[in-house]
Amino acid sequence: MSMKTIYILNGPNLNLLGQREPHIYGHDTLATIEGLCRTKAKALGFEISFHQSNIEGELVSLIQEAREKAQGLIINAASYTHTSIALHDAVKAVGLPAIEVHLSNVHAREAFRHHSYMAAATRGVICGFGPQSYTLALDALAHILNQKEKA
Ligand code: CA2
Repeated sequence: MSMKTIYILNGPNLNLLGQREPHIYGHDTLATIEGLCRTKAKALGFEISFHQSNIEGELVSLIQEAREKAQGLIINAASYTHTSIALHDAVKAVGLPAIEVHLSNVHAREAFRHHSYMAAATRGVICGFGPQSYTLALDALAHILNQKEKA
């Protein structure tokens, strides 16, 4: 059987990681995070398809594409987390097990970051661990997908 695929989606401005605001988001670039995810996924027996977009509609299309091409989804919707009913609806509609991630601890930041439209559409939320938030999410999603396999 071919390897299972996990889509990892990143929202607006995350392409700037490592270049601006390192006191909040650290020094790692998105390419470094992609590499960490690739290594972790391989160790867990999964493949990843890693994407970033600054455009809400493109993220909706990528979520829809994941329904055809992947078994699970990890999403850091960045600022769209706090605004986007479109992304909420897309994640709900595809029905894949999904996990919301954030680099920073959004609950320790401004009040407008405390609400997430993504949370109600996902299995769980991991935030505050920097790039490790992504690898923790891969662990959690691999567990969910392996349990599904057994059922
Ligand atoms: O902590 C996270 O991962 C966030 O999703 C990052 C978003 C923010 O709006 C969320 O509340 C929490 C912001 C991503 C912007 O990334 C930048 C990276 C470098 C420089 C400036 C912004």
